[in-house]
Amino acid sequence: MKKTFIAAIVACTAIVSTPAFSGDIAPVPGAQQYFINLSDGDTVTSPVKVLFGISGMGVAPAGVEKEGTGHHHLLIDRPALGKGEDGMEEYDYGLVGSDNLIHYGGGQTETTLELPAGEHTLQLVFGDLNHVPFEPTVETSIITITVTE
Ligand SMILES: [Cu+2]
Repeated sequence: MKKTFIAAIVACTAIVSTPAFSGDIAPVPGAQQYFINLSDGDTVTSPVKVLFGISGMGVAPAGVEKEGTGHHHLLIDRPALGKGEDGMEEYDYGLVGSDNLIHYGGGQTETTLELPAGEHTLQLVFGDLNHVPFEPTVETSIITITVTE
């Protein structure tokens, strides 16, 4: 009876602490992510082409285990990563895609956005094969662009 109880506790602990999707993959030291063609304060017209840059690491499709690689995520008009809608820390678990958080899990390095006129914020976050941000994180600062008609 007692043995079964202990085994159950061990099993539960194992599930809670499984490292499979927690953010413990370290990036290549010095790796930097950047917008190739956009800067904070830019005024642009829609559609907006966005070119993703990464130095010091390579780009690989999601799910591909290759050291020193990851894939781009673009955050549009949303706050920096923090607690997600599910209450999970977004930095520690796989990023959840939405209209405001787009995965480029095919290894894409650019996109074109249709954005309404006005101010918009953009941020890039580099993620590992499981869509988890690296630890320490590789990301850009949040930039604000203005889209004119
Ligand atoms: Cu992803």
